[in-house]
Amino acid sequence: MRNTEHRLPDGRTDGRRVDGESRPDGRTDGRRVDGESRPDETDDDDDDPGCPGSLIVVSNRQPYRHEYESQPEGDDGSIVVDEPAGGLTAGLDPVVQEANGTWIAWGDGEADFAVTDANDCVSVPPGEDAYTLHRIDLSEEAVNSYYYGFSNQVLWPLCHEFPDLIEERSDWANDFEWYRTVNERFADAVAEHASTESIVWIQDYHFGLAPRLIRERIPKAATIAHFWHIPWPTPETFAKCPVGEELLEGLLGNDLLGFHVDRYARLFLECVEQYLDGAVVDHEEWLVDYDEGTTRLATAAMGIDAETYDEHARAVEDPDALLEEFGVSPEVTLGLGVDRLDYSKGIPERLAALERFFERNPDGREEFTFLQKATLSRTGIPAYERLGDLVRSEVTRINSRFGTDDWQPIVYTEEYVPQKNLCGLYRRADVMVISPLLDGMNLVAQEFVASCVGEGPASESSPGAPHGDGVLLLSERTGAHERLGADAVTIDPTDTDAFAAELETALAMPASERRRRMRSMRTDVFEADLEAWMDSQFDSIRRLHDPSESNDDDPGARTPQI
Ligand code: ADQ
Repeated sequence: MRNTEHRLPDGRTDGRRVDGESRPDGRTDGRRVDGESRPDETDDDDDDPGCPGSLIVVSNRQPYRHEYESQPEGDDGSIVVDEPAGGLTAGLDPVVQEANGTWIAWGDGEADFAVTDANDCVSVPPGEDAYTLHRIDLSEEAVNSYYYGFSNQVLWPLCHEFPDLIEERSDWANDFEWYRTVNERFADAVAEHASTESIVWIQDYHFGLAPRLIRERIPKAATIAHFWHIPWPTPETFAKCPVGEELLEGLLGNDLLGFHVDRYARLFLECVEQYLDGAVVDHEEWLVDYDEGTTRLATAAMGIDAETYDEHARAVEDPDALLEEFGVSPEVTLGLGVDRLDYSKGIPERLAALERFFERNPDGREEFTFLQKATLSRTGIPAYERLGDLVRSEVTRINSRFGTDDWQPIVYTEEYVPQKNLCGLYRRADVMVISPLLDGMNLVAQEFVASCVGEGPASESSPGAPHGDGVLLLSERTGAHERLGADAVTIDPTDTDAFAAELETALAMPASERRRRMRSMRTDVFEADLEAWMDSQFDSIRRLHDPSESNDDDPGARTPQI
């Protein structure tokens, strides 16, 4: 264990949150445990993905957040640090550490700017000072318009094919002005750190204008890459984007633009061709020439830190005991749903299929219970409030229709579930139901597979063995379906009858078949994990940054799989 006591600029010492239990946003939960390293941390750097020299990461969410620790009255309150505990942020953090790079993100912690220097920068991780975190200070108005407004009420519904929801946001023009302003502020911050050697790696849809703004501000030799984590819409839907041309121009400031799956990259090219005068699209090579620059498109399905999920799931001594916490009998066959409460995740469609299933199976109904864990998200946005009301009232209605004194068909919770317990639930589930109407990738599907462990310790000769035999019901409209669809049970979330029938298929599947499918999915999830995803991205970025590293003999090198 390393000692990680962190001395703040004012001489106070902070406590690091190191218990490894994530909040729904993927952060640790803030217990104060000074001087211990993260449980999932090792000193072995050899496993870290190779990273380019001068790396600047740009993302909306920051890897570390400083907060005032709540104290008894009269105490001035010391500062604690939230550390990343899961997902992309936790995966990227060691890479940026190794690169001694820079990370630029919105400083959303209460004490964030109490610890930064005059340039809004702080060295992280606390006590190790491996890289610079440059925080962008956003006013409440900026957050409301850039983040809750344009990002989440224009771009999110646009890219998930809910164009009607854009029309609800009548003030989108003001939102867009803020979106531009915030993108400019991030671009200015990048310019402060960039050199000819720099590789700028932008994350997600909050920064659609930033690539061009950055390009205008940094040396030509620097490379700009961007990963768009959500789907790209069809040209018909994209036509509803009030600022489509500016968005495309912005994104074509990138040297490399990544999507999870080919379909989104192709749709992007079609939109450029239809809506951007002067752009030359090469559909074979996945290249766009525009305004004296060339943007290369590439796809890479994001993976997860599969080993950690496997370990967490194995560490759960009694998965049945977890069910009791939710008032679910350990005897039942368990269906499970785990989602952010988002209209793209197809939760009402799932409830409709469950209702149909209970209608069709009056005998033995009580042997099956569906546990739905929903994490509140983007509350305050009308479409999310409406969805929450709908989901809660549908659960109540279905339960009052079929429930008995001893049994509820659907157990619904919005309570926080620690990540390790989530792994225990994944492990216990007989059927995992993932039914988005559209989803860029969907990491929950992979988390379920990685957590589906059997009895006994993991085997070194076959990573991930012994494994369990849960069945994955997976919407054909997720990026994850392109990876796992062959071994999952495929559903169309809008076809209620067929969806209910597939649930019956899953529950009736022989054990040998379930195990065969799970083995195959686990091979994919362990091989194409988060580290492999980052490795391949940096490979592609490096090839663009330094063409001498490109392998002309490799036909795949024409369209690098980032
Ligand atoms: P999301 O829409 O957030 O991500 P998803 O990929 O499923 O969707 O990731 C959600 C994450 O939140 C998962 O890691 C999940 O475990 C976690 N989570 C949910 N409830 C939780 C809880 N109660 N406790 C702890 N963790 C919880 C966006 C895109 C996706 C894309 C990802 C990554 O919408 O399509 O897969 O980015 O690119």
